[in-house]
Order: sequence, then structure tokens, then C-alpha cells
Amino acid sequence: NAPSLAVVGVTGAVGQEFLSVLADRDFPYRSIKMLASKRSAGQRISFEDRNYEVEELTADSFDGIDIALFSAGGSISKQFGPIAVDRGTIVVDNSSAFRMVDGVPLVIPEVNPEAMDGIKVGNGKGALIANPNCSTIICLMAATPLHRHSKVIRMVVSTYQAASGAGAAAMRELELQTHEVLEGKQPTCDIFQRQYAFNLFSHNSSVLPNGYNEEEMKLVKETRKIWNDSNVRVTATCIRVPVMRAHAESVNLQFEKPLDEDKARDILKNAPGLVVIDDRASNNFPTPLEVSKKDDVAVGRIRRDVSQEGNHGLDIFVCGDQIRKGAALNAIQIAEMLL
Ligand code: 11C
Repeated sequence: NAPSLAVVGVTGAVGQEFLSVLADRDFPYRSIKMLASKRSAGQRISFEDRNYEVEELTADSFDGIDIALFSAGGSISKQFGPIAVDRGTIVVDNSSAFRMVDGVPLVIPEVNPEAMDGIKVGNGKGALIANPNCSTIICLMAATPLHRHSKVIRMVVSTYQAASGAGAAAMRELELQTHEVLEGKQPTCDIFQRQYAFNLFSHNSSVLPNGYNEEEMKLVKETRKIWNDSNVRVTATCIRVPVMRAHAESVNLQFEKPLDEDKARDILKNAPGLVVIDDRASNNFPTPLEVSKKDDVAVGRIRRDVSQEGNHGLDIFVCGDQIRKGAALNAIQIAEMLL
């Protein structure tokens, strides 16, 4: 019996990607409700040969809904997530609202599927499952197989994050600014209040009292929860770069047990959801463009960290589509495990 679905935030960049991933993966459903704010209600969406009208999200939206995919921001998730769960809906939430809440599984299906054991459509109970932050998902897709082999004790991440992480309006503004700058005009700066095209800047999330921004602390905290390892030491620097929809990350790993680079390459080649692009001879390594609109995360620049003793350190470089594996695809893989 196929589930009834609801997509919350269906007009946003991730909401639209939910639909395209559902279609690409032939996700079974008996009905699908398109939900968004009052502002977007009434819009028409055509999906898999049917026309839908976007409905305003209200407390009654979840009656009879088995699975709701949320991507409408943290405050909407906080308001409507618990209401949906009370109505028996399993919520897969793409926001940061519940990620660090005890008892809420934070899941990357290739990494820690066991965290959502027992949550299934048809057992009559609602539940919340959180989708990790995109930077965390993309990083851990590559770091986890190595961690499983040699145990990561410290990880240093530097990100190069795409416009899509800040939403569809940021993507439109990057495109607009690029035209404006090339035409010698003053760039429109509505989203980041600064020139983004031909520039880069520290991630736009709030800077916390410890000097890290929220995006950086998500990498620190979410990694510990997903790996179920409160001792792993993680530090991060997150940067927004003028790329449309795929994040890149430099990841330095320190291991408890030695791991040489050939073994690491073998492990990564056999890891699910990963593709290795590591051609030193032709200086060909992962790029955000080639992973855009793709499901797999690409990893390369796999090399021994010369600053560490023996084989206790590795550097890698990962790229992954922020909207797809960083958000919509991961959420729908979680939904697949609910069936
Ligand atoms: C970015 N990671 O690239 C952010 C966007 O916690 O889900 C998503 C924020 C989040 O800017």
C-alpha cells in the first residue's frame, strides 16, 4: 500500500528538487499534497502528468498523510513538525530545528541507517527524522568509510559553498550580479548585502560568541551525533563561493590507526554513493560543476598528510550537489527506508 505524501515548502529550491528526486527514483505514493505558505497558495504545479494546486500549510494539512518532507525553514518546522507527528505523520525535516534534539534521529542513509530503526510507515506512529546540514552530509559521505576503517580522531574541514545553500533567491542573485558586473553596473545586493559574483566571503550564518559561525558549528556537532562519538575533534571554516549548486570541501583527517593512501582510495572506491576522481597525471579532481544535478558525491586529492607521523593523516577533497545529496536526495533516501 503506497504512502500518502506531503511536500512542505514545495515552491522552494529544495521543495522542487524533492519532486524531481521522487520522480527519478519512482518513489511509490498514492497521493501527494503540495504545501507552501499562504503567499504561494494557489500556484499550479505539474508533476508526473498531473496538475496540482499548491495549498496553504495549516494544522489540518497532515490528516491522513503518512510521510511529510519538510523544507520551509526552521520556524515552520518547529511550528508544524510536532503537529504533523501528532497526526501520525512521519516527518523528514530538512531544517536545523530538530537535528540536535535527543531522540530525533539525524540520518545519512549510507552512514547511520540504524539510527532510525523501528520507524516505519504503517506502524501507526508519527515520528521526526532530521536531515543533516548539506556540508555535513557531503563531508561524511567520504569521511565515514575511512573513519570505519581507522577511526578519525580529528577532522579539519574547509568549505567552498554554493549559492543554493542560501536558497533559490541567492541563486538568482548570483546570476543577476554576474550579468550586472560584466555590464559595468552596480550589483544588486539584496541577499548578502555585498558583491557575491567574482568574490567569496565567510559563510552568511550568524557568528557565535566563540567566533565560529553556525554553519561551522553544525559540522562540529552533527558529526559527533551521526558518528555517535562525542570525542571526535572537529573544526571547520565555511566560505560561500560563487558557484551555483554544489559544495566543495577540503577535509583533513587524523586517524587513530594507520591508513595509507592506496588503501584509502580502495575503501572510497567501494563506498556507496561515492565516486573517486583522483587523476594526478592529468590534474583531474572533483569539481562542483561536474557533480551538479548528480546523486553521487565525488572525492579526490587523496593524499598522505605530510604534516603527520606515518600514515595517521590524510587529505581529501569532496564535492557534492547541495540541493540533491545535500538535501532532497538524502531526505528521500530516508523516506525510502520508511517503506
Ligand atoms: C548553506 N548549509 O549551504 C547551508 C544551508 O542547516 O540546513 C542549509 C542550512 C541548514 O548555506
